[in-house]
Amino acid sequence: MTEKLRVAVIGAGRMGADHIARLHTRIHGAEVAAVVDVDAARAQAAIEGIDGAVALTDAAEALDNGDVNAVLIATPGFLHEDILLSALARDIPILCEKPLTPDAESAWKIVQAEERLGHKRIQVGFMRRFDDEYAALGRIIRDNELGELLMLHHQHRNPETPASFTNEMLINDSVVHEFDAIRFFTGEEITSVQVRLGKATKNAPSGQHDPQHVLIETESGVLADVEIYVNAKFGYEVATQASFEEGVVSIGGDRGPYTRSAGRWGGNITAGFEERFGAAYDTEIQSWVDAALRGEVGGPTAWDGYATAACCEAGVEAQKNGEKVTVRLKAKPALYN
Ligand code: ISE
Repeated sequence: MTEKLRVAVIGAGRMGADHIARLHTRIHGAEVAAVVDVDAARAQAAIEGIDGAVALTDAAEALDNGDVNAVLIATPGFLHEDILLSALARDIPILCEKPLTPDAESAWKIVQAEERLGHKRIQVGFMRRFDDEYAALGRIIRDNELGELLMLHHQHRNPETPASFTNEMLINDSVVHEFDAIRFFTGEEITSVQVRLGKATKNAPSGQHDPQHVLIETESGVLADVEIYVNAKFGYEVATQASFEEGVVSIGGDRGPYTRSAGRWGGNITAGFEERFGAAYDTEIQSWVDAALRGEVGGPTAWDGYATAACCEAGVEAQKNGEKVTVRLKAKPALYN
């Protein structure tokens, strides 16, 4: 492998722009070589001030560019499959924002394509695994520090969603993070998903039922629940409480200075995921770059992308029928053991 990743960033929207800034200013061992966006002006604006980078509107052209030797995919999920297959065919390191693909069938095709390649090239952008508190809770669980983990309670709250954010996206775009987090914490696969729809806020766009309560079970019977509430107004909050045999651990609570002033007390709530998980994204991308330079993958794999896609599929079915829906997974290929 070369000494530096020359990265083509595909998609210069909210997440793509955030990754371009981090690759350009904070990440060692990688540079932005190309930015691709269907909106040529947005691609051009994204490479402003980045010497040697080119702005393009076609992902294939970027992957064929001799100056590019890695790809970061930050387009909406439904566009991932083709880009992933093209990048795998070129055998280059890939960081793919979540979801790997929007459904289990297409995610499985990606797993099979990587298996045929014979080595892992895809890292999926589940950044929470790189958050300090997530990592600390993961260690407490793995070291059995407080006995067996019994239950996980998750709160996932966003200030608001655009009108285009569908009911299914509460699962596919948001709870997909908890599916990965639960698999990460327990080291187990998720076996079933149920979704309960209770009283809804008037602040959700039409067609979206918000909040929702998602109930999840893992192989050994760990129960997890998620309050997914994406038009919560007050700010961005992602927190978890874990119940063990010998104690309870909470992560993701409010942080930062606690101020008393002008007759009020308290602190600030983060506005969005860029602030809440900024440090985790930096660690995630650095881990991808360092591993890629060694010819490895430095985080969640295509298998994790496939397994969470299967959970999402079960979750969307459960949204519709209110039943406990079984998650069906194919056998895990040896490449991911
Ligand atoms: C968004 O796409 C993310 O990945 C955020 O982490 C999540 O909190 C949000 O709900 C999603 O829409």
